[in-house]
Amino acid sequence: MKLFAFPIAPNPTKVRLYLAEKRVGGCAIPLEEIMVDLTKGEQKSPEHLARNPFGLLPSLELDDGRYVWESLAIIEYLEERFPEPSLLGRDPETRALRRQLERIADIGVLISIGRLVHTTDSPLGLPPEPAVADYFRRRLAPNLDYLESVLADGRPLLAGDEVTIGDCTLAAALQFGRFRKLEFLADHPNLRRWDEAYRGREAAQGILVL
Ligand SMILES: N[C@@H](CCC(=O)N[C@@H](CS)C(=O)NCC(=O)O)C(=O)O
Repeated sequence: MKLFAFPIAPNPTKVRLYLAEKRVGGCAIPLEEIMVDLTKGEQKSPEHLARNPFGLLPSLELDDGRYVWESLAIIEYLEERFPEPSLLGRDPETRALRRQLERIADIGVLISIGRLVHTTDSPLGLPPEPAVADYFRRRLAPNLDYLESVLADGRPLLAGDEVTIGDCTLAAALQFGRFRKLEFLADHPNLRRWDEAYRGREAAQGILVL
């Protein structure tokens, strides 16, 4: 398999953190990582459009030549093929609750930060859109507040003691904010504690570079 990705870009980073957590947990998923340079527009080349019709990253090339190109679909596919160590949990209720946390980290936080960055100081050169930035700043707030409340019992990771896919998504999102010097955690001490601890994890080394 081949994973097409790019450093710091949050959606590929979320998958790369997932792979690193699996590796540190004892499961080295056999896969080659290939970088597609977003800053040069390589994601819109005919070559990459064949890997993802929307010209986005990440994209996973399967051994049979087909592509899976939504970050969560990639993670869930790999999790089904390589179930141990589980980053989702073993019973249906645990899996549902961990997916729920991941959806909040993705839809509520990663997408909001991504849109905020791209409408204020886009590394892809997109034009500023202050009204859209305001909308996503407002949308981000209750999601961070919710995750702050989840961490209020002192748990080290989003779902408790075990690392789960939501941790990977949240860490990728916050790094993208730091990339543009956006600080979101001033009023969220539990999230700051989580963030510092997550950045110190073995799996984060070399992937969270900011
Ligand atoms: N929903 C998709 C989003 C993919 C996405 O937006 N990827 C960004 C990088 S984080 C991208 O490739 N952007 C390039 C562009 O917009 O041209 C996923 O979860 O994989």
